[in-house]
Formats: sequence, structure tokens, C-alpha cells
Amino acid sequence: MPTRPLRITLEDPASLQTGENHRLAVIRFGAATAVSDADPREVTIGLPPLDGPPRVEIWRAPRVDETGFMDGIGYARTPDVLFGRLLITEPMSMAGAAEAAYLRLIAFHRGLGYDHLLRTWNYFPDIHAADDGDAGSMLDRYQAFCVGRHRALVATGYDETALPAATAIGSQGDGLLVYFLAARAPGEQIENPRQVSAFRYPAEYGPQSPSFSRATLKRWDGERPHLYISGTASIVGHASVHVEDCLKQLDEIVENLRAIVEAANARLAPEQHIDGPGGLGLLKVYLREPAHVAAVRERLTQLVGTRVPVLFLRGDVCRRDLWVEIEGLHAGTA
Ligand code: 3EB
Repeated sequence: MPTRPLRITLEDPASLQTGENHRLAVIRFGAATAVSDADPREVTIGLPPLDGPPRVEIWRAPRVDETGFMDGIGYARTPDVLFGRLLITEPMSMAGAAEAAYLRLIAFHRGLGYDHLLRTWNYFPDIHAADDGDAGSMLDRYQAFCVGRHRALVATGYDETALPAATAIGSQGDGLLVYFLAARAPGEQIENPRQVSAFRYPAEYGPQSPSFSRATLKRWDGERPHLYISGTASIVGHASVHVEDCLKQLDEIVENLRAIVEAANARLAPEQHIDGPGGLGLLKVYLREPAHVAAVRERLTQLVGTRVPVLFLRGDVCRRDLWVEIEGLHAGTA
């Protein structure tokens, strides 16, 4: 009988002052990306919180077997799942940094026997700047990131049916931060019928299509299923829509989240269904323009209600014409 896997909540930072030992990860949000040399479970993402009381994201598990550092990767694990994080600050092209990060993290999670990546988060600064690594290349750093990530996935034999859900957002502070959740047993890839799968985007968005799935559905024995939803933008088919209008982008995002939850529910028994985007355990909203936060908060409340905890962060969506993106986590929280 597997133990309960993990649960992810947003909390007052004061709750970290107790010395409890059940933490798998602690995700903080601040002015600059940083990792802790003292605690392998801690990361700070350079995404300034925009609104509301201070919050940390805490991943807890009933039993954390081991925490440590290996090959520069901080990690913590339970019998079922592995959290890991790495920060690459060496000067390299973006493609080189992404390739190095993914080669290392894939060797690492497989080496410990957690063979299945469920979810990854990717943050790096200057996401729209020209990639300075490949002389003469016309790629921006996000497009170069996609090239490097894909190279590592190909080199390690990753099949597109095994791609994890992901977030990739422009942050503040040095380096490429990647953190991830892997498991002993696979999840189920969920795509969005309103959108072309990202790994099949046409070349107009970059020479290498982005390697991620729209969501991972993960069932656990004796637990409500988890759903880890990728960063979701105002994209229909493969095109950005409502490019001049943040609130219309928000409406479209909520429709995309609804479609993803429906696609997951179609795999689940009725008593396990998630009650739409407002029934998720946590939403993270990434906004390009801090001044939009009040209007976005108000409209989001109209669309999804007040039950779901929401965190607003300042970050850059990878397409210049998109101003807002939302990820959803449903991990033992609702
Ligand atoms: C999109 O749907 C928006 O490259 O890992 C969202 C989530 C986006 C993850 C990634 C990119 C990524 O294409 C951008």
C-alpha cells in the first residue's frame, strides 16, 4: 500500500518556523532567483509577488526518506516521489544551459529509480532577448531554451508521449532554475482539444516546438487524483489570441483550463471529478504588467469563485504578445 504522496499548499511564511520534518519542497517568490546551500528543498524564484499577503508554497509528504545534494541537484524523496532542483549560472548559451540542465536532471531522476517526470518548472531572465550563444542565430532565449531542452530529451530517449507538464516563464536574477516532480510510476498525459499540442506547434514560433504536455493526471491508491496543469496562455489552436487585451486573454485562459479539467475528468469516475478551474487546489497567475493585477484578480474571482487559492506573480510569458499565463495544481489540497 503506497503512502500518501504529497500535498501542495500556499501558506503564511510563519508556518515555516516550526521544525516539522515532512517537507518535500519549499518554494519562495522574491526579487531574484536563488537556491539554498543549506537546504536542498528550498528555492526562491525571481518572480515578485504582486498582491495579497506573503505566501510560500509548501510541498508536504507524510514520510520524507531522504534529502540531499547530488551533482549540484538539491533533492528530497519519499517512497513514491522525488523533488529536485538545479540552478545553472555558468555563462553559456541558453540552448547549452537548457541541454546541460535536462541531461543532468534526467540522469539524476532515473538514477534514483523515479523514472517518470510528472511536472517541471523552468525560470530564466531576459526571456525575449536574443540568444547570445549561437553566433548569427536569430533565436530569442525562449526559442533557444526549447532547442536545448529538446536536444537533451532526444539524447536520453524521451518519447513525446512521456513529456511532462511544464511552466517556462521569464524571471529576475541570474541563471536557469529548473525544479521538478518525478515518480516511480507514470502519470497520464492530458492534452487540450482547444489547442494544438505544444510539441506539434508549427515552426513559425521557433525551430523546435516546446516539449511539454498540457497536464499530467496522476492517480494514487486511496487518494483523490492529482492534476498538474502546465502554464496555460491565451492560445487557441497554435495562435495567440486577444493580443491587446489582458482581460480577454484571461477569459480565454479560463476556457483553456476548463477544457483541460474536462479532458482529465473524462478519464475519472464521476465521484473523482474536479469541479472546473475553481475546484483546483491552487492557481498561479503570471503577469507581465504589475498594473494589471487588480483588474485580473477581480475578473478571475468572477470566473472561478473564491474557493481556489490564487497567487499573483510578476513574470514574462514566453510569447511577447501574451500578458498573462496561469498554471493549476491539484495536489491533495481540495
Ligand atoms: C504555450 O502554451 C505557452 O516551454 O515549457 C507554457 C507552458 C508555455 C510551458 C514550456 C511554454 C512552456 O505555448 C507557453
